[in-house]
Amino acid sequence: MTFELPNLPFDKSALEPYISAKTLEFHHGKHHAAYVNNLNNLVKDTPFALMTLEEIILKTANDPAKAGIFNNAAQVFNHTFFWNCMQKNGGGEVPAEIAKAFGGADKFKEEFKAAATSQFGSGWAWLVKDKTGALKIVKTGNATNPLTSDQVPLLTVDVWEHAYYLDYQNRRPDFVDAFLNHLVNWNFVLKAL
Ligand code: MN3
Repeated sequence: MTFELPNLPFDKSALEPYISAKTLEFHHGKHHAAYVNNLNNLVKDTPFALMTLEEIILKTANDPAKAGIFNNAAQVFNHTFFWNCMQKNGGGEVPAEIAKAFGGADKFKEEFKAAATSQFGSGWAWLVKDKTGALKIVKTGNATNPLTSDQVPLLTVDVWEHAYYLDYQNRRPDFVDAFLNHLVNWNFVLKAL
């Protein structure tokens, strides 16, 4: 199996002014593409070449000898998931089921933003469903994602600097606000709920 870079689910300029076409050109066309290419090179002629992305992530997590494969596989998964979490004219009202789990829409946004802005260095903030069905907000460093903690990802935002630096420079909180208020594709999030 060869992994492929999926097309963005929207036009490159569809998320402006919140995420510029320039950012997506680099983020999707260079960063995401590089993770796909690296993964294909690393798994070539190994048993991993026959596995799904999710299988590779679960089998290589926490194995220092397989860190390169894990990092690239997880980043391919994370970025594809992130693109699906956004749409033109997104944001808007937080779905009632989610708002309720956090004591209100504002509390949900506050908690999600706190996770995204307090992630030290590169990483991701997530809304997840755990084994008991409870909704939780978590943050992960670098390529790590909730699959390895037996959690179902529902929503994510990329807080690596490459995700926002061209548009927001060091203002990560402003990027996260724009994501929550103008970009989230709640229909996608609700599919896995
Ligand atoms: Mn990224």
